[in-house]
Order: sequence, then structure tokens, then C-alpha cells
Amino acid sequence: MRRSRIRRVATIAAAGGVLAGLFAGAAPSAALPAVPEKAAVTAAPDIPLANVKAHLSQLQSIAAANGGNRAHGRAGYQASLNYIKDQLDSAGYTTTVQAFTTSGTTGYNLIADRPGGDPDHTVMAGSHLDSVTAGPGINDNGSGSAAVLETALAVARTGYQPTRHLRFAWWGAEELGMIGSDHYVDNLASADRSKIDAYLNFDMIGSPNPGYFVYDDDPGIEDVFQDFYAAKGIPTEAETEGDGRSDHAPFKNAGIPVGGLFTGAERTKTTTQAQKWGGTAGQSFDPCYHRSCDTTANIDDTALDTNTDALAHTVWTLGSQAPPPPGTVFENTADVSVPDAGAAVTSPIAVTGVAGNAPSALEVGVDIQHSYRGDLVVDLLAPDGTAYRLKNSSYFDSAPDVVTTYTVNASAEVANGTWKLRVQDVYSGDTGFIDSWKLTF
Ligand code: DTR
Ligand code: ZN
Ligand code: ZN
Ligand code: CA
Repeated sequence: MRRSRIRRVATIAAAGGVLAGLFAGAAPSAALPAVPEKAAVTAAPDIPLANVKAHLSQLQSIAAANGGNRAHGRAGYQASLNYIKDQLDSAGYTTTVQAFTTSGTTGYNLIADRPGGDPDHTVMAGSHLDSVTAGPGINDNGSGSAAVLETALAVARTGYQPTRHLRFAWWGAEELGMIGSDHYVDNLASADRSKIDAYLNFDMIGSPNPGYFVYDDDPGIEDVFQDFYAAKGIPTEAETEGDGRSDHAPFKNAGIPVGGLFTGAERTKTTTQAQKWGGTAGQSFDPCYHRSCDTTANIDDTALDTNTDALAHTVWTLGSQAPPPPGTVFENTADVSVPDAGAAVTSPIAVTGVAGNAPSALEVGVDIQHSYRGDLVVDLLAPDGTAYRLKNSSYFDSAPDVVTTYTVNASAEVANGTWKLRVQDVYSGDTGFIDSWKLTF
């Protein structure tokens, strides 16, 4: 049984190596910001399959009444959005319709915020609402849209009070290339991006010949999903084709931890997969993918029910975690010799599990032992290579050592990645070494 690794531990550093301080035991992994203790998680309710299927019936009726589809720029999409928005408005959500233009047509995202929770630590769950023009798009992606909607309604129905802020989203024009979700992320201010601790994506979660695929992008989120399936004895596989194939891509590209579920599209189920999941080997997971037969008959009820409950479990679990404490520290205590009047040397720190961008007041603590500090030029290198000058050389500054903390506005940099301290001794005579350095986010 995989255990979630999300708990806070002291920072440690291995000689010659670098270690983040977010996770005990295992090597650090990119994941949700750690929490000192998991708040008591109020268990998610079972989400009634009948409610989810009722939404699918509505979406199919909408398609039938609007030219047979719910595609971007068509009346069926607008009617789908209105249906979902009405449900959320009645349940007390703060809804926003965000317009964008693509292919010369206006598209729309629907964003629904649950009042309450810590807005500096937001958990998002989203799905694309548009279909292809070929049909009603009930599995792709009424399934994800209905599951996210019914989970949001369950939050309201149960009076669940999460620690983190909850936001739900329905994207436009995914079928044209994740246009709506891209537009949303592009228009998020950097400070708002860093407030999103997790984005969960649900695109095709009721395929008629289903597989159980869990996104493996962020191990912390993946663990939460895996705990659910393990408790039910359902084997899963890592969803590996998704990068770039659905609406989590813009969030991941912005450095936001992502996760999600998928039951398969055009690819064929193998014999091994059929042995563990049932269904038909040699047949695609969804034979009606992007076809007119993607109707309410194109849904596997067990997969839809199970995945909707997994969605709710993960929203409740992540929503109930206390926000991470300020000041997550990453440190490297490996000594690095600085050659006298020689080439620059670097010391790396791998930062993981910090959502969004680095802060505008990133603290850089350095301890450089040297007999004549005026020899030294010191820079901070961000993961993308951008250099931030911390100290210039100074021919007449004969004092020893550089032991101080610099504050850098690194808000333009994605936090996760390998940062480096670069030190060069530019005058002959006197020498020293990097004793340790650390970053505090
Ligand atoms: N792009 C999605 C279907 C899709 C195909 N592969 C994946 C992987 C992960 C999520 C979704 C998908 C669509 O056609 O909407
Ligand atoms: Zn599709
Ligand atoms: Zn889709
Ligand atoms: Ca020197």
C-alpha cells in the first residue's frame, strides 16, 4: 500500500549532494508543498452515480437540441455552460465566465469558486466542457465535466469546510488545443499562479472499455489518488501519454503541481490490461472517441462511478490539508573548493514541491570561507540559467569570509528546479571554499 509522502521533515543535506527538506525517507520529489501535520481529513462522501448520469443525460439532450454537438463556438457549448453555471449559482458558488477568442470565434471558460478556505492555497479541479463537432461528446468530455460538477455540488450539499480554497473549472476549446485552459493560465498574475497548490484534470473518465490511468506528473497528488484505488483493490497504471494532451498541460508548464485521471481513448487495451481490468483486449478503450457514437451509451458506469469518487476523495484530502508553513528551506552543506584566481565553481540545490514561482524576497543564505573576501564574485543562478548578482569583487576588501543572507526578487522564476550558487575568485593570492548555502522560500 503506497503511503502518501506528504509530511514535513527537517532539511537535510548529503555530502556532495543536495536534498530538499520536504519529504522523509524517499528522495525529494516535485509535489505539493509539505504540511506540518495532515489536518483531520473529513472523508469525502460517495458521489451518487445517478446524479452524474443525470448531468450526462442533460448534456446529451443539449447536443440533440443544438445540431448534435457541444463544440466550441456552437450553441451546444453555450447551452452546456449555462446548464453547469445554473447548478453552481444555485449551490452558492461564485461563478465567472471568462471569454477568449480562437479560430475567429469567441469561446468561454467557466470558473466556480467555493467561498471560504485559504485563498493563498487553492486546490483546482477542472475538465473541458467542449465536444468535437462529430457528436455530443459524452465520454469526451461530458464524463469529466459531470464528475467535477457533481463533486462541487457535493461540497455545497455536505457543507464541507476545506482548509484550502476550492476552485472548479470547465474549459472551452480543449479540442482545438487546450485553448481555454491556456488562456486562463496565461492571464493569471504570477502571484495568483503561486497560490494554486494543485490542479486536477479529468478528461475522459468513463470510457466504455476502461483502463484506470493516474497522472504521474506530481507524486504527491498521484499518491492521494493511489491511496483511493489501493483501498478498493483496483490496480492502476501511470498515465504517460497525457503530457500536452489535455488541460493540465498549461498548469504544469507554469510550474503548478498537476494530477488527474483517464480511462483511455483511441489506444488499444492489451491482453494484460484486460486480465486486470476486465473489458476487451484488442479493442480501443473508447471505440467512439471523437465520433458521433460518443453518447450516454458510450459510458462504463463502474469506471465513471469509481473515478468520480476518486475525484471527490482527492478534492477532500487536498482541501483538508493545512497550508504549508512559510519558509521552506533547501540547503546544500557540501564543501566546494574555490580555485585561486581561477574558473567559477557552482553548488546546486534541487528545489521541489514549491508551487508556482519563487518569492519576490527569496532569501539566499551563504557561508563562504575565504581569507580575502574582496577576491570573490558571487551569483545566484535560477533553474533557467538566469543569473542574479549577489556580490561583486572588491580589490581593497581584505576581510575574511562571506557569511550573510541576500534577498533576491526571484518572482519571475519558477520555484521548482535546480538553483546554483556560483562563486569565482578573481584575484591571485588567498583562496577558500563554499562551506554551505541555503534558499528559503
Ligand atoms: N486529448 C483528449 C483525449 C486524450 C488523449 N490522451 C489523453 C491523455 C490524458 C488526458 C486526455 C487524453 C481529448 O481528445 O479531449
Ligand atoms: Zn477529445
Ligand atoms: Zn477530452
Ligand atoms: Ca584569491
